Amino acid sequence: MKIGILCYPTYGGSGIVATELGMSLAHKGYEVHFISSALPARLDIANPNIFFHRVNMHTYPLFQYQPYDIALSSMIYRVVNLYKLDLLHAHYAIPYAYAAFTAKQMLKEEGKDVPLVTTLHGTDITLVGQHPSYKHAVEFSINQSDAITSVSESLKKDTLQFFKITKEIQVITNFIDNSEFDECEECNRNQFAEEDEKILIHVSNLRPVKRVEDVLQIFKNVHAKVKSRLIIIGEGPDMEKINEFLEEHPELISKIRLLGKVNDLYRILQLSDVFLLPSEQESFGLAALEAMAAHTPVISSNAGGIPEVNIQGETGYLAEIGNVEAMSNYTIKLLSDENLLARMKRNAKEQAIRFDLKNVLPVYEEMYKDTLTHFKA
Ligand code: GMT
Repeated sequence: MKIGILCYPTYGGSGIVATELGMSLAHKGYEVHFISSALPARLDIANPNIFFHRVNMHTYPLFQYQPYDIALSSMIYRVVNLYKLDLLHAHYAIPYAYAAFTAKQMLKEEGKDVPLVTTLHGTDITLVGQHPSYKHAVEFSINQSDAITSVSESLKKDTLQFFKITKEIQVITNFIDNSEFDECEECNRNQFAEEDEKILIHVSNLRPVKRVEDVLQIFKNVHAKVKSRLIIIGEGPDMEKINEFLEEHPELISKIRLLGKVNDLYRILQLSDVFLLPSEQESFGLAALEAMAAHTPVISSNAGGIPEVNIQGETGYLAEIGNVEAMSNYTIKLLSDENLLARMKRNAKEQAIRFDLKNVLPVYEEMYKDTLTHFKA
């Protein structure tokens, strides 16, 4: 089967899921064509089954804004025609599902068609997708898809609540390849903390929904009780909030490490003791699952789909969004009890194994086959 994957190339969760899915399919013999504005961050193009098509943007003095969606639909149309793709898979409704629908219409004019699968990831539904500038187009392109998947039950519920959806939505959760987390020989905690210090970690694209100010406040509270350090991985608009916090708390500067975007994320997760995810919204929480795969328990909010991944009292603890006090107390409790920490580290890994790629990839494959069968019927 030849599949076209349309996704964001950046460090966001949808791009990561799309890339990992495409690479796993290519590994199994599918021909996978990535169509994006840049090479997706984690894409390894060494596999001969993987193709990458950059969306060509042509600038013109008349354009106040570059029409990316038009260039994207043109590229989808061209790739389907050139490589005879069997199926398109759009990750994130805006603009991918919309542009794919336009490409399909162009193909139909020539008596051709190709089924479109749209995977809803999160803020395409819960935040930006609801803005009046986008809402009708999002609803339209979801309903025009031949199959729709959502990454959690919570996101499915939100989609049905916020939009008039006329088709079935199948939940196919985020997944993790646990084989990439085998014994880490290069994991050297001393690089980041003293022997008697615990390591707290937060990984995100530092947008307001991630509530990085809560991460900092939790660390401040925890550090007052437990010898510890905080690692923050990622870049984004709320970086300034971190700088402001450090200016107000110079005594914590040496305890907080800002690593920006890193390539060896898994290695750093593996030497951490607790992952903080106090998000305002989180359709699933792929970052939490990655932490769990590295044996790291999670202290989180109970936003969106997080409770489907982080289980209260088993893989970590959850509190209401913004309840920094509760999240701090849970972290202190966990880090002060070696037996509890060891148990939760084991539980976190067991939970990650439930979401292993081996279990989720066949569900995607089955969904592709069903979509093709219904499409041809
Ligand atoms: O909305 C975002 O934060 C970006 C988005 C993405 O598409 O890059 O992330 C979402 O998709 C991930 C992968 O499916 C989920 O694990 C994240 O929970 C989700 N983020 C939010 O809902 C905030």
